[in-house]
Amino acid sequence: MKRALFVVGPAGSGKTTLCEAIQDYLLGKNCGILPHYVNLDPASNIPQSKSNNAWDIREKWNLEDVMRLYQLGPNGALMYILESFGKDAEHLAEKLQPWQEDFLIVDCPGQIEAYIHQEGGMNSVISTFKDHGYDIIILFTLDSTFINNHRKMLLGVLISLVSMLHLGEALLIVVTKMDVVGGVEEWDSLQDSLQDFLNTQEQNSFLGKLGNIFDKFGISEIIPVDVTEPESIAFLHGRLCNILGQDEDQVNFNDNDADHDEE
Ligand SMILES: Nc1nc2c(ncn2[C@@H]2O[C@H](COP(=O)(O)OP(=O)(O)OP(=O)(O)O)[C@@H](O)[C@H]2O)c(=O)[nH]1
Ligand SMILES: [Mg+2]
Repeated sequence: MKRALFVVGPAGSGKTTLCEAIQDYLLGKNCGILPHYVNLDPASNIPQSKSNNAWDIREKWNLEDVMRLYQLGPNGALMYILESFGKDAEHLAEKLQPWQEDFLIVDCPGQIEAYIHQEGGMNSVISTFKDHGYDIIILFTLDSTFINNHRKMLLGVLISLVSMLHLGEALLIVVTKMDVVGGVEEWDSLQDSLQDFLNTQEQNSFLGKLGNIFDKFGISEIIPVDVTEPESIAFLHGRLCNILGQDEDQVNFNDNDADHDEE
């Protein structure tokens, strides 16, 4: 069974840290098949040689070279690389070939343009994965420090909804860095406070109408995560398993043969 977890979200929202935490958690479970890390961020500063890396966009594109060659700034060069990569479905298919049985954890860039309007970039990459039979889950990360600033949090949730529209795939919002705001135990009160804020807005005001949208989309579906707490990663993992419609043991890859049977 082919599965890929895409971790997307604004710059600095904790995507790479979350990818590493999920990978470490699964590796710690000593499963039969390893969860593999895929780096799609050309500007990443993590070592390319990191163990359990499946592949890295920097193998083919160097950000500085693209900047120099096309006289682009770092953001323009990054968008150029993503677009080239997304459109090169054949290259991507070749990259996916060795990982037919594996769980890929895909760390994505922090340029929000890639998720809200760029055509032929992330949306093409995700389509190619789906064309190759992958079950996809997208996590959209929002920094916990947004929560205390209600307007910022609402903006973050709105961007996540626009990303969902653009990427053509449902996504799960994960609030990262919960350790900074006192741990996941604080989530209920932070969420109540956000809801109180929305409830006190005039129904016909912009924020009042936004509140109705959030009611429809169910802000209770947002998952708070504290990477410093293994139970928190275990909880997130459980949710991913539910979404994939599998019990945790299957997604833990303990039953290698079962996966082969299903292929
Ligand atoms: N306290 C705390 N800091 C975190 C956590 N996750 C990330 N950080 C810090 O936040 C900063 C950004 O984290 P990254 O994981 O690199 O975020 P990112 O979304 O991958 O960033 P870009 O790839 O640049 O978009 C780093 O300084 C991390 O150490 C967390 O769960 N708790
Ligand atoms: Mg990163």
